[in-house]
Amino acid sequence: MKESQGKTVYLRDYQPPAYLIDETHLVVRLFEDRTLVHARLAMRRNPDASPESGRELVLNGANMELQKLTVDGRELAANDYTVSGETLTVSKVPDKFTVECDTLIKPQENSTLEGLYKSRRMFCTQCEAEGFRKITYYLDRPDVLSSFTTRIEADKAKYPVLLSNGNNIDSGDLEDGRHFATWEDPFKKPSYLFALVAGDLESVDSSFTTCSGREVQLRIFVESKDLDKCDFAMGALKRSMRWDEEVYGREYDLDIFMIVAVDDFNMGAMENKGLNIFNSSCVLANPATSTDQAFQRIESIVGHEYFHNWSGNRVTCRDWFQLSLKEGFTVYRDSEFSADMGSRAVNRIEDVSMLRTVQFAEDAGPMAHSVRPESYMEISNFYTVTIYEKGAEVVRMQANLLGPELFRKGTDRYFDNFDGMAVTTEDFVSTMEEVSGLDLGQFRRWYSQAGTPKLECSGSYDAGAQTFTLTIRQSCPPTPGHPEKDPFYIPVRVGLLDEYGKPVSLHMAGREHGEDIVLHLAEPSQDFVFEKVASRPVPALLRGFSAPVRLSYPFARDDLMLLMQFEKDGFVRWEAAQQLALQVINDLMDSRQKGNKKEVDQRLVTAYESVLELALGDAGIDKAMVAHLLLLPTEAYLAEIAAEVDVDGIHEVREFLRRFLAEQLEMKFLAVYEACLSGADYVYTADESARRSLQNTVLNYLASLDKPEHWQRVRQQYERANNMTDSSAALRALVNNPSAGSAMMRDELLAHFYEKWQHETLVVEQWLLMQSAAMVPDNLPQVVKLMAHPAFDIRNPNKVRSVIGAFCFNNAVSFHKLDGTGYEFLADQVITLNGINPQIASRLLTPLTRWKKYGQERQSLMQQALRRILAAPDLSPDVYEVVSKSLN
Ligand code: B3K
Ligand code: ZN
Repeated sequence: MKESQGKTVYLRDYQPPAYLIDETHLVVRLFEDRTLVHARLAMRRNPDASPESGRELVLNGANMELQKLTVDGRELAANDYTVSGETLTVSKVPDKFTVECDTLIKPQENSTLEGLYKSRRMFCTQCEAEGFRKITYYLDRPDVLSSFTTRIEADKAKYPVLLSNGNNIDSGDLEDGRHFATWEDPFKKPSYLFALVAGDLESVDSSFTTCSGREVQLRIFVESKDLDKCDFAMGALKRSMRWDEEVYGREYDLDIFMIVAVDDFNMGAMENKGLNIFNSSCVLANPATSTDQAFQRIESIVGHEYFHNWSGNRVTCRDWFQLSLKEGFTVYRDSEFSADMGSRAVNRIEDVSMLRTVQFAEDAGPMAHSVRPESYMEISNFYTVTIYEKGAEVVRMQANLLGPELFRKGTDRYFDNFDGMAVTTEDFVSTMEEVSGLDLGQFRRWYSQAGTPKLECSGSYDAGAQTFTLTIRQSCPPTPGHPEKDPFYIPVRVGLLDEYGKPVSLHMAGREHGEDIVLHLAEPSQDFVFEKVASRPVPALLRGFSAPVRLSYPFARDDLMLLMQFEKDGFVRWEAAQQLALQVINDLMDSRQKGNKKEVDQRLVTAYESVLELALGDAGIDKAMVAHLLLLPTEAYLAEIAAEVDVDGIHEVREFLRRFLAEQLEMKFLAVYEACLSGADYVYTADESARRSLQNTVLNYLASLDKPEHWQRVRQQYERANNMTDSSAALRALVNNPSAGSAMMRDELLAHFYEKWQHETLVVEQWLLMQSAAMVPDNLPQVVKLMAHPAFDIRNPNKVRSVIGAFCFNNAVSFHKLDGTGYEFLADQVITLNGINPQIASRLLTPLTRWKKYGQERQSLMQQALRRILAAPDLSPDVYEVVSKSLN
């Protein structure tokens, strides 16, 4: 166990830095076997430092060789400083001084992909959260903001392009075929936003004129083979820049904005000032190689990183406990951007579906933490769906409470007051309070309390008094370290529909409220009385998913059908479809357990039939919404809401129901499929991708039937497709079909697909992923085979996610096989990856940490796998934190 392993950092221990760095001047000399870094730091004592902080200077640094250290030009003798663990301590420094430091690092050996490392033939960096300390000794914390100049020197033939943050102020040739470039970033920034790239890259260039008339150069750098995949991201970048001006009044500040695509990257992308670095899968796309889903993802990630320029870079975080200040806010911003670019309702449904499956599960698991956590061992483990997605929901609730005008006033004031500063989530909330006059006291619990609130609702109609009383009780389950919770302030947007599905105008406490009202739930239990209700209504609850809660209401199935048909709010409508399917799935689970014959409530068939008829009858309907209405709750969601997960039951029942619906409605599915087919050239627009999404949803139903004619349809779609969305959907329909009859066709097309796309890395990743994630029992041997395929590389995170991640996260029946082979497999992979890339290793672990949700047999096998990981030598702090917390 490493010294740093069990160390916990607490929010309550925060101290301002004792010293500040006004200027940072770096010279980075890249060679094949080593990199030499010279850092010159202009430093001074922080006037806000606590008097007890002493005259010592403590810098962070790891994995490097210190070659020389001077203070104000005087080289320090060995006894003037100490290097221990991850710090360098100079025993005494004056109030104002210059530190110069020479270090040697080995990026080519850095497989953690944090700090400076090599991805294929390119040097690149990832500094957030604490990677800068692997480049040089520094005050590597977000509340130390400095101006940077960076001179890069490298071989000119191998690395013709040398990039860093800000503006290029100088460049030229050096001896021995080397050259240099110097970059200056006029905006002060914390070290986590530093970036450097050197490689043989080409660029697609364009420009953008800002609202004040300034011309900004836009450049996307890629390897020459990928030049044909940059146009979409360039368009998305311009749309983001315009949107941030129009919606938030935020203009871009530098004269140049660069994006670089790299193949080896731990996450999606990174918002380094003026020089965003992207995982190539999140920026490169063209219709031949990319699906609609990929286009959508790219647009939202390009937007997300761009929006960070204000929410994150200009106004940054005081410490890493405040991470959601920039991430939650920026996710909220990017989801609104996506909603404005496409279908708002469908975007909301997709976000909610992810939140409810992944974040709710995190909130119920051993790593549960609040949006502003109180402690961590390894900050890399806290880039979570709670910080990001739940954080975004918390910002969304504030935006809704304030309304558009006041929220804009609030964000304007937030950006103006805190520009160039490192602040806290508290600064954000109090700004919202200041501009609105609202009291957000109780609301703040969303930041400090972990766990997903549960709302149990019931309704009672009094025909005599013509009132409908909605009773809502809230509770929140305990989370690690927090057994008791105080009640949350929860905005619940509701409406009522009458028996014909018409909205009822709402009257409460003698006032009329239109057709929609936000109920303010603040107590453990509250009654809301609607007056002048002429007949028993059906409540439409949590419209727009107005708060991140689990809500239950004893809906009758006919009421759910009414909501599916008439409710205007997309989320409520979709949720009604999910609830109806859920009730039917529960019936089937019951029958399965009792050994009874499986009978399907015909009302679900009728409901699906009306949805299909709607798609056939109304040309203007949102087809993506229809596709969502036709999707049964996912296995992951069914597992998340179960008290104890019956892995095999869920899979069997859901597959049974999917096929049953396909059988019952075969002709309708076919009619919709045929109506969706189009010979038109591919364009990525909201309407066209909605059409393809519906087409491929119904194709999936048809392919699940044991009928060669439908498999021929799939083949035809595969062969005729002029885009990746349709060809890969056809292939997936076969891959996910356990029927032996289509196996030959599946194998043939899979081989054809690989043959055709083997030189396109991103397509090969999709090919690997669809096979690993295939929802068929006993898929592990296939996964092991894929790991031996020449396209697999355990050092590349995208490949690891496509093969190992897809299997363990998305293939419950195989991963949870009762013989424990899935768990053993994951433990082996985590142990291997722990030594290569701890961040990736620790992320992969998640499915094992959820052992409490499974039956006794699985529980003990999962714990056994976790204990084996815990006993492995040289466990990284990343893996140690997750394993040890999940075994508690
Ligand atoms: N801020 C980065 C994430 C960094 C993760 C470091 N382990 C990307 C983003 O959220 O935009
Ligand atoms: Zn972000």
